[in-house]
Amino acid sequence: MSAIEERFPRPSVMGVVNVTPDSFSDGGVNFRLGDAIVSARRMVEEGAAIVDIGGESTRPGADAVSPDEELRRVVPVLEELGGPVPVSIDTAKAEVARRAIELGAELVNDVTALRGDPGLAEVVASSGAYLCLMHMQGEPRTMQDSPTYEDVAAEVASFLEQRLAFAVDAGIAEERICLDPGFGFGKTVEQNFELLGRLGQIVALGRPVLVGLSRKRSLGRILGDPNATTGPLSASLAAAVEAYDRGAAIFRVHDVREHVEALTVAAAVPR
Ligand code: 7PJ
Repeated sequence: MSAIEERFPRPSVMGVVNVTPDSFSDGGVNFRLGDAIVSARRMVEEGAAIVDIGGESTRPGADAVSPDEELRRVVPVLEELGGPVPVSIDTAKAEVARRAIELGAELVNDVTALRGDPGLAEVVASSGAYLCLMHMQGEPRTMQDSPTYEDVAAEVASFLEQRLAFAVDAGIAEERICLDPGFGFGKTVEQNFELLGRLGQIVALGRPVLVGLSRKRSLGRILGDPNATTGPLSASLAAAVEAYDRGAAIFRVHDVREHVEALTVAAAVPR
């Protein structure tokens, strides 16, 4: 098993595959299953290094999902994809991560940074899977109510440093871990942009940095719609390139081809 920076050289793209009812407007389980599989395969053809499969929405205001429901959503997708398509499991639940790893998942994307399920650290430690630790202030249902920081970049960096130490203490090799500032997770528009500008402070922690800026509502809001719940592709690409310039390594995105193209151009510029 190689270090995460070797497996995902900068820039690497992670495609987002949601298997959640609120991400699909109509159709039954089979439609959603088929749709998830087709889009995962297409993302890899378009240059994604990995696809992130998620069965629980963590968007602002979203409710939690039971382990059984989450397994019911993601297991059929993993069973179908496992092998030729490199997959990541977007979960905070030990049971879901264990089953996903059995089915071939190589990375666990935990938006709670090992604060959600006390069993998750052991599942990751014993499996050799890669791990993403993400910053979030509060919890998805209420995190956008009134996020407060004195110094957002310093506080996010300090949090990630502590969670990294916790993960390493739990037996997870540091070389398997990447860090994510968690854009949109308990942060105002201004706080998100401040954090993006000072991403170097997170990169300075010495681990690869994963960013999720794709279609985030802060992008729509900076464009002038105070009630935007999403942001356009053009804005997502600009944000990704800004993050790349500040040292981000892995980009969690919905539009794989366009991000691969934009980041290939950014990476061709000598620095
Ligand atoms: C992120 C995520 C992110 C990581 C979501 C959305 C909301 N996982 N899951 N980082 N965002 N690691 O995609 O708009 O930013 S769900």
